[in-house]
Amino acid sequence: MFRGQMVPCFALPARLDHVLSELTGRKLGPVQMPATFDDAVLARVHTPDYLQFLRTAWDDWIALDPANAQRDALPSVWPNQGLRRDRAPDNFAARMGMYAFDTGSPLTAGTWEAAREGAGCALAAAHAVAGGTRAAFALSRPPGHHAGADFFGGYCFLNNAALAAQTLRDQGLSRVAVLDIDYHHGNGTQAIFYECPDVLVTSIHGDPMTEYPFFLGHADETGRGAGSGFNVNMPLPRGTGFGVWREAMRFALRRVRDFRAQALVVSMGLDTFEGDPISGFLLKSGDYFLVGSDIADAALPTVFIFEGGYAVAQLGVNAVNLLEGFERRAS
Ligand code: Q9C
Ligand code: ZN
Repeated sequence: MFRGQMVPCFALPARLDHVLSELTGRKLGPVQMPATFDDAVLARVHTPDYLQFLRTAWDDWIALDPANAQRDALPSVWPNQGLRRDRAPDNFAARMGMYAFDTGSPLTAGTWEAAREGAGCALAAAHAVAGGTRAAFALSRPPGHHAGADFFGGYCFLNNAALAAQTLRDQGLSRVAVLDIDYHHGNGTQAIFYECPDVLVTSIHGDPMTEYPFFLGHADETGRGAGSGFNVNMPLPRGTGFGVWREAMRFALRRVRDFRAQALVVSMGLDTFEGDPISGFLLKSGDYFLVGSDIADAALPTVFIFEGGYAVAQLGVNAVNLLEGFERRAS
């Protein structure tokens, strides 16, 4: 829903096809499907009531009217300031509004199954890395970094990066860092770990004064309580090119090193590309090799989680350039 009209979604299935074909063509490593997993692990990051909502949302939507099977479900009412959030109404539209923070992330047939399988990719990648693999890439959609413990938005439903970071913690690592390089601030990941001193969250993104998700992502958000000092935001203006962007990423990586992280989770959005239709940074395809090699210089076991990136035709090359830049430097 954009400017009062239903418009085509930017988060297209073809995005993955391009990355997968480039990945297999350039032979970066074995490609495998994730193992099955128990839904209970999702509750390490998400609330049980939110997971229950997502699990049954499509059936609940169709139960309102069988004709809804042909339409996406969108929120229409939100518990904004002055309204109660402590009681989730029974009404479906009201529950949708409780959990959604924008109108750009419709639920459709298969949303839950896709989000769940995507989370499975992130969990599998984190388990591989916890088990001694130098690096793994979770290639899935929908993306995850805008999803919080109990909310969805920004095309995200389950927070794959947070699930990967929490898995690494649960597998025994004491300090895990997240580096979020998607164009948009990873508000969900920040919120999930905001009071947590064991997961350092760093993010380089478009300034929320002008860029989505607008209501989080400023530099003065540094963590709360026990998590004070463990959140790092580096907002940059629309129009920022690779030189300035790279310095910001290197600063974030120095913070990761100072934190003495034992593993790194990269929220790998490719919407920093100059040709991205909804974003405003100016990275070029060749720059992604250097993004990857800078990340490899952190010398940490690394889980890459696929996030945004909407220049569909160039997305495969950009993603695999980053991974190849990492791989060349890491080996
Ligand atoms: N006119 C991720 O990159 N706003 N999500 C789009 C388009 C939503 C992006 C506005 C952007 C969400 C994972
Ligand atoms: Zn994004």
